[in-house]
Amino acid sequence: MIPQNILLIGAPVDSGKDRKGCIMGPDAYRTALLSETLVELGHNVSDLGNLAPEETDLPEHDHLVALPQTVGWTRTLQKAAKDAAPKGLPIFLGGDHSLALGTVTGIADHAASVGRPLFVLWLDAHSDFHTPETTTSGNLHGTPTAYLSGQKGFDDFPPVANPVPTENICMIGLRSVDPAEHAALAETYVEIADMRAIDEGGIRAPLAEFLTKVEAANGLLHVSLDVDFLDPDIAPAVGTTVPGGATLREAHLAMEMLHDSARVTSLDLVELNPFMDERGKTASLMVDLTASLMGRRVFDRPTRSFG
Ligand code: B3U
Ligand code: MN
Ligand code: MN
Repeated sequence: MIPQNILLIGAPVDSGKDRKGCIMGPDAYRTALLSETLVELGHNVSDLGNLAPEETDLPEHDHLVALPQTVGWTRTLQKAAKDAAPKGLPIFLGGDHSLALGTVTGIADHAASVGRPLFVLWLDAHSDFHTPETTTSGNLHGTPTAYLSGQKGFDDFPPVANPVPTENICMIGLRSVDPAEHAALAETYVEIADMRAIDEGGIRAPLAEFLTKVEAANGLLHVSLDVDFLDPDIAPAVGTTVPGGATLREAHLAMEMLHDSARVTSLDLVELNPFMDERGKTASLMVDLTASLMGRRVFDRPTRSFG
């Protein structure tokens, strides 16, 4: 295991949807001993504390929930991600998924500055491919993959200097995609493994294929892990539960493969709502999955296991 400099960045973003509670996410990860767990694995860990959103003078929007605050968070997190990436492996402790509007675009600016392509792995029940024009809920946590890939309709947000090409995006775990997202995704090259694909062929094949592509391009890899990727029986601490998610073993295998690929350069942990948890079990599971991604295992494999 190669020790990494891990930067924990608290992003208590709670503006991406109506239901409150993700504001407590960063402290739940700390309480579940994320930092200590990563130190025990041999990493250097710095906890940079929690960020706060920039002030904006945008007015509230009739349909979009808390638009000014989410734009403020996007500005803050873009800068924080761009600053952190050259110093180590940032882990963004969410916060709801609207934080990825900032984290991924900031990481994309960093990738461009070092001349490497950025790839994004989206582990989620949802595709989050709405634009402010197509979202029916008005919840901006349903929009980051459209924004970071440079889709139109985000005029109130900072312009995306380095959009991630859709062929560099892989979504695994999908089981709730709205009609407008479905139609928009059909026009892209986003790689999708929905739950049916996982039921039929397992999680290993689509992930291995994607990791091979990242490796061939010598890419950086950002992983965005939404709690609702997991089945709600094992991960109940999330606002909108969607039944039929990834099992404990599927999720750990994905994390172990990601570790073996040695490609992951940044990570979001999002949508944890500690208010809905059962004795901390979801927070602890997210810490365990992060540990698998950062090298915890029972036995080492002699060769990379994703090929
Ligand atoms: N696609 C729906 C539901 C949703 C997206 N992300 C989450 N829920 N967590 C929407 O509101 O955009
Ligand atoms: Mn999401
Ligand atoms: Mn989701």
